Amino acid sequence: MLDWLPENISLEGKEVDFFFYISYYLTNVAFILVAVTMVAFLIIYRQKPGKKAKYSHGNNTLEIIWTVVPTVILLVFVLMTQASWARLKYTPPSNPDVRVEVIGKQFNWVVVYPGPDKKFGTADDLKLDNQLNVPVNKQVLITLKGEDVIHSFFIPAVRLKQDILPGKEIPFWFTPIKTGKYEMPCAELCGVGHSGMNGELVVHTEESYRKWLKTAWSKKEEKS
Ligand SMILES: [Cu+2]
Repeated sequence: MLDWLPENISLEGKEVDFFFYISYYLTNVAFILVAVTMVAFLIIYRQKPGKKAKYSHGNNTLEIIWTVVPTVILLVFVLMTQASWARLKYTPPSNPDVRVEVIGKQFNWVVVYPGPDKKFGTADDLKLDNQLNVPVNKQVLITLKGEDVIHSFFIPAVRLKQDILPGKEIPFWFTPIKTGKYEMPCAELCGVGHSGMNGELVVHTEESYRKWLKTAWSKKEEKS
C-alpha cells in the first residue's frame, strides 16, 4: 500500500511525500471509520418484528466534537503544508550550485547549459535535447521557458511538476540525493507528439559529472 509511488530522490521530495502520506492516511482512516459504522448500523438497526423507531433530537456535545476535531486537524494540516509549499515552490534559491534552462517546445525539452562562463546567451552555451545532467547532492535551479504552447515539466522522482507558459520564465529547483536515470515527461497534452515528449534526468556522482562536463564541451568545440 505504501510503495506505489516511484522512489523519491530529492531533498524537497521528502517533504512532499510526508504531507502526501499524512493526507493519505487521514482520509483512509476517515473513510474506513465512516464505511464500517454505516454498514454496522445497517445491520444492527435493521427492521425487526416488534421493534419500534426511536425519536432522537440530536446530541449537541457529540455534534460539537465531530465538527471541531476534524476542523482543527484540517487547519493544522493546511497551515503546515502552506508553510512548506511557500518554501518549496515560491522561494527560489538565491545561491544554487547549478543553473540550467529548460525550453519546452513541440515536442522536446531543450536543455541549455551555461558553460564555463556560467552565463546564458553566450557562445559557450551547450544545448542538449531531452537530457538534463546534474551532480548529486547539489541544488539545481532550472529556469523554465516555453516556445509555443503550454507544456508541463514533470520529474516524478523529485516530486515536482510545473506548467511552462510561453512568455514567462518560471523557476524550478530541487536537490537530487541519489544517482541514476529518471524520467522527465511532459504532463500537459501539447499536440500530436505529446506522448513522445519525454526526457531523462541523469544524476551523476561528482566525479562522473566533472567527466561529463569535460567531454560535453570538448565535443562542442570539435563541432564548432
Ligand atoms: Cu509538451
